[in-house]
Amino acid sequence: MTDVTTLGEFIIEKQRDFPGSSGEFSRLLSAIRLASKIVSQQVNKAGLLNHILGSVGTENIQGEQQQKLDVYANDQFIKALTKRKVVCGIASEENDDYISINQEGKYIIAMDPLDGSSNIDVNVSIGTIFSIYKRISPEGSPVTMEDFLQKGTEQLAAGYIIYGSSTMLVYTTGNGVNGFTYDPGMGVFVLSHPDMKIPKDGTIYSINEGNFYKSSKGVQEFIKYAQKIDPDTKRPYTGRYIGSLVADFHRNLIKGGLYMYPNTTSSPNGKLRLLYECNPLAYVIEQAGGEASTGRERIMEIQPTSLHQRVPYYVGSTNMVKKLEEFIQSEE
Ligand code: P6P
Repeated sequence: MTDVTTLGEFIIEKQRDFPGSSGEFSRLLSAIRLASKIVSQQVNKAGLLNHILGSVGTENIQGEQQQKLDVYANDQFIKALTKRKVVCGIASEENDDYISINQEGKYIIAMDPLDGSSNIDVNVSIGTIFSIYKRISPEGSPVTMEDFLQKGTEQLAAGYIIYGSSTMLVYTTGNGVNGFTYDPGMGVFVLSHPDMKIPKDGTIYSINEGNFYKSSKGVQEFIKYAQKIDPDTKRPYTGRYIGSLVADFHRNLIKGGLYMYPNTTSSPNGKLRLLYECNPLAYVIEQAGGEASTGRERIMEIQPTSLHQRVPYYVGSTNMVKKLEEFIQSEE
């Protein structure tokens, strides 16, 4: 194991990508690394630690029951990021408003500390999603809403941690995507998936087909297209939907595929949140050679208007995203 590259070494090696950051950015990534290890430990014991399982009886702004592990993960990431004194503010799915941290901090974070948490009690993979921006407001002043409402194109870094059969941290700083697998024995993340690329074509589509009749004609037509028998285009595609965004996204990143969460009659803007789910994964997928779209526009070009705004979300293999856009735009 002496020939491996640890995440710590990788962060230091890549520090030169951030001239003038004098190590703050590396310290920020190290905070995420530390919190990931702590959360991973608890997630892997979730089935045993009844004091963690179940909900705390409160609801987050989404009106979703907050699972204890949600709250625990949120606390751990906030603590680790606060301690490093490099972050001026945090927007989290679990908090109605943004959290002001250290006025001297240069960076802001948008995060979903534990996405897919409804799967905790049934032992399905879940994940953390994070996005890092440089603040707009002057250092030394209080963080402002404007710092958080930046387009996805302004992200400095983004990534996710998947707590699955193994725990992996996958992230980009704009120079490709690298995946690190946690070795609990050594207590380190090691580089296991260097320079990850998503195939331009895929044969997996991920959508909750229970929403079929609540979705637009264009989405319905794409699903029917995916199910048609046509060996020349490797159809029918395979339907794979775990109900945990990070798990579906990660599988499609590796194998090729398309994740879809459309706007529906019951969720007219879709379900997924732009700031801390759609934009960070859009950055990762674009850096891996894929695309992320609302069906009509590039996700990372959207000008955010609120912390928890939702958008229709289609992300994955370029040619699958483009085919879906054809169906959606032809319904106009
Ligand atoms: P549905 C989990 O709540 C989540 O945000 C994503 O992780 C997941 O892909 C999606 O919602 C599942 O939503 O409506 O299909 O249960």
